[in-house]
Amino acid sequence: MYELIKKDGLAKRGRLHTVHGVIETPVFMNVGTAAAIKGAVSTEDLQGIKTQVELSNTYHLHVRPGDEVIKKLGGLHKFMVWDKPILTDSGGFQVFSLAGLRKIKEEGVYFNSHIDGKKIFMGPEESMQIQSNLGSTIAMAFDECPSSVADREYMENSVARTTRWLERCKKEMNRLNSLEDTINQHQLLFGINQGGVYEDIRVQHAKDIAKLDLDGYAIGGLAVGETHEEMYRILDAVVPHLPENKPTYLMGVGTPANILEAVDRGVDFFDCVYPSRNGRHGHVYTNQGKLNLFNAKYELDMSPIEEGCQCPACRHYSRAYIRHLLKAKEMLGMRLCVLHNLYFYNTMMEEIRAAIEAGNYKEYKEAKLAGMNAGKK
Ligand code: PRF
Ligand code: ZN
Repeated sequence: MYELIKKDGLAKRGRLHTVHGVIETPVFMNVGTAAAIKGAVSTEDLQGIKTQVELSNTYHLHVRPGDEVIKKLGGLHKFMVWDKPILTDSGGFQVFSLAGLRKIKEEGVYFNSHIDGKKIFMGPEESMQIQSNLGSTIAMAFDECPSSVADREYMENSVARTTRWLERCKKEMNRLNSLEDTINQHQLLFGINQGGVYEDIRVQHAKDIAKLDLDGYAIGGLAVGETHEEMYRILDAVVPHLPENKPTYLMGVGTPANILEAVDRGVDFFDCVYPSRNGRHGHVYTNQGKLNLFNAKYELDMSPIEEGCQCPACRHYSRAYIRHLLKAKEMLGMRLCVLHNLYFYNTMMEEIRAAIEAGNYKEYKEAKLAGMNAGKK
C-alpha cells in the first residue's frame, strides 16, 4: 500500500508499506545485480549507509546460481541475509543489453546466456516464475526496452506487445501469489511504460497500463542514449498520466542532477549503477561536485572525501590514504569509495524527502545543483 504523504509542486513524498517493511520515498535503490553490491560491499554494510531497498536482477540470478537453487535455500532475502525490501528487475532489459543473439517473438525472447552461451527462453510467465522463486518484495513486469533510435513503426508494435506481456505478467503473478509454497505471497508487481522519445506513444501506453491497477508504475526506455532534455520532456508528458497514488519509478537513472530534476516532475523511485561504478574507479561525489581521487593533488590531502560526511570512509580515512589504496589496487580503496558514494546518494534522498515535507523543494534543488556545478569550474 502506497501513501502519498505530501506534494510540493509535482514532487511526491510517499511511503510504500511492504511485507519487508516501509520504504520512504523518494528513494534510491542500491544496485546489487547478482545479489551483491559491486565493490565488496556486504549487506551488513548496507545497514550503515541508509540503504532502504536492494535491487537485483532476474536474468543474472536465473543464469547463476539459478532461481530454483535460491528458492530451495529459502529465497533471496535469506540467501543474501537482507530482511528489508528487494526489487528485482524482470530480465527484459538485461536480455536486450547483455545476451548474445536474441529473437523476440510474441511468446517471449529466445537468447543465449552471457555466461556459457546456453540457449534460454524468457517470456512474461518465466520472468514472474523466476521472481516468485526469488521471493523479492517488488517484481518488475517483463518488457522490451527498444533502442532509443527505433523508428515509429517498430516502437508502436513493441509497445503493444509490452502491454500484452504486462497483462500476462499480472495474471501469472496473481496465480503464483495464491500458491501455498510461494516464498512471498504478497509480492508486488510494477508495470513499465515504454515508447522511446515518441510522446504520443508514451502517453497512450501510460493510459493503457494505468487501467491495470498495478502496485506501481515504472518509466523504462530512458537514459538509453537520448539527451537529458529529451528525457525531461518525456517525464513532463508521461508522469501526469500515471496514477499519483502509486509509486513512480524511473529505471536506471541517474546522476544526482537527473534525480533532482525527475523528483521535481513527480518520480519517487530510482536506481542506478553510477555511485557504485564511479566509486570503483575512484570517482567520488561531494556537494561541490565529483572528485577523481587518482588526481595528484590529493597525494598529501589529509581531509576526508567530504568534510562532515558521516559515511564509513569519511569518519576515519583521508583522501591521501584512499588515493594510495586505489593506486595500489587494494580492494579497500574501491570499497570505501563505493560506500561513500552510496551514502551520498542515500543522504541526498533523505534531504529531498525533508525538503518536500518542508515545502521548499525547488529552493533545495536549485541550491544543491548550484553547489555541485560550482565544483565543475
Ligand atoms: N526496462 C527494464 N529495466 C530497465 C530499463 C527498462 O527499460 C532501463 C532503462 N533505463 C533500466 N533498467 N525492465
Ligand atoms: Zn563520506
